[in-house]
Amino acid sequence: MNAAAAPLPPPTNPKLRRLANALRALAMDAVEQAKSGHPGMPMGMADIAAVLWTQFLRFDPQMPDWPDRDRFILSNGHGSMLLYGLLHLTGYPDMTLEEIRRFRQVGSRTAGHPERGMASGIEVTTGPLGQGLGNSVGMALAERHLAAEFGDDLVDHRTYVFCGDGCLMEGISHEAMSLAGHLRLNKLIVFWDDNSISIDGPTDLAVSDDQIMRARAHGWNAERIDGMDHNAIAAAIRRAHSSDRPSLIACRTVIAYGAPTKAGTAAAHGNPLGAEEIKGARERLGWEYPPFVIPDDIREEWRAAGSRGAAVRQQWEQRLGAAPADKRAEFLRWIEHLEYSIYGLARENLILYLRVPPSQAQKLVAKKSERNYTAAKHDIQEKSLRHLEDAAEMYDMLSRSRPWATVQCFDAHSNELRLPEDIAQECMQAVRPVLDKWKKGT
Ligand SMILES: Cc1ncc(C[n+]2csc(CCOP(=O)(O)OP(=O)(O)O)c2C)c(N)n1
Ligand SMILES: [Mg+2]
Repeated sequence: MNAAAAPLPPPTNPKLRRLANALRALAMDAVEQAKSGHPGMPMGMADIAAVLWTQFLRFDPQMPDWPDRDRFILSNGHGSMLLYGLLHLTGYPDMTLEEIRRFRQVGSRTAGHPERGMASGIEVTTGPLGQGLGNSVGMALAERHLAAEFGDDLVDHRTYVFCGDGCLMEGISHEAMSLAGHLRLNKLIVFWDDNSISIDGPTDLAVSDDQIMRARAHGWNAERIDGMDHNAIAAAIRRAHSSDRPSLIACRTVIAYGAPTKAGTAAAHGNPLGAEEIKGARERLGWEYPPFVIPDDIREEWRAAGSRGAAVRQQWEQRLGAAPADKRAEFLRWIEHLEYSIYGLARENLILYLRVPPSQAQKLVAKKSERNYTAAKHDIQEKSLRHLEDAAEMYDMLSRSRPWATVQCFDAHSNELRLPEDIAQECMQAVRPVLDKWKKGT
């Protein structure tokens, strides 16, 4: 047996290690089945994810878009299976085991890199290294701005980020971290997967920055911990919570932790581990279950973590309900803008038809079509039609993932709470005749 395959040291918290091993197993198995993907990062950061998601992160899978949820951003998006595993195990309804099995397949929600809008719980599209980190600074800034505008009662959440060596190498991380430090965005907490390995081999092939000193120079609080030690992870998060600056937690990890020969090597960065290696990893991790099988006790633990946030969310809704009507309406208007402005045209159309009364919607569509006819450009007409269809499709996806859209419809036009599906249905009914007419080309 070679040295790398020596037994693993005992975990600081055996229960958390088992929760983390569920994430490791799903990542190994999904990548293996897809014959492509990145098993190394999820296996290295699984313990950090287990501590954060079961003990700290405020989220509610039943209401994924609840505005005051904590944000979790996977900037090292190549490790997407870590996020998909977390969403699946904590009970996000649209991240089924079937979706995990369909990792990286056309039409699945489980793209190679996370894409916002494809599954609830994906806050930001990531993959280009550094991008998530950049976005997270904007999100942490938005949180502070909203809190200043509407008060901590309505806005008081944290932004947690996972990033890799590659994210910190990217230029955007320098600009973004500089701004976060300058603005003292102390509710921004970044976990750096400090594994000394990147796509081509050891990181010292390409970078010599002292990232801790660099973060401090940006005005951050920064420290290094053992990213496999559950107590150290939790303690660092607590320190970050009381910091008056953004925090970088350098987590010493081992890429593909558990794999007998590939752990700690670039071979585990972006390739399936292979059957032998997976078998060895299962043995070393003490994970005796077949591929894609999660034992009931582990599933229950994860589900319990997923239910923690419902009460917090409900309390928040009560506070929102108790706020003066004009403040509430203004808050919802802002949130809608912030949440949805990044979704693109299809999403804008959706909002339009959710918010416009059916009669007006029909007029609007008719007007659009009139304009199209006047322009006599068939392609424009087609394009508009596609946008509407996109909107319908997007709506369907949203309603399946039960977005935080219920309250969003509050200020629509009747000043009463109505279900978005009802409103959308009315609108679609109203516009369908026009759509049909277009389709027939009359
Ligand atoms: C901007 C950008 N450049 C290059 C890539 C290609 N790429 C994907 S992962 C990766 C290496 C990332 O290394 P690290 O962050 O250390 O990830 P780890 O190997 O530790 O999982 C590279 C170069 C990318 N995704 N984005
Ligand atoms: Mg790395």
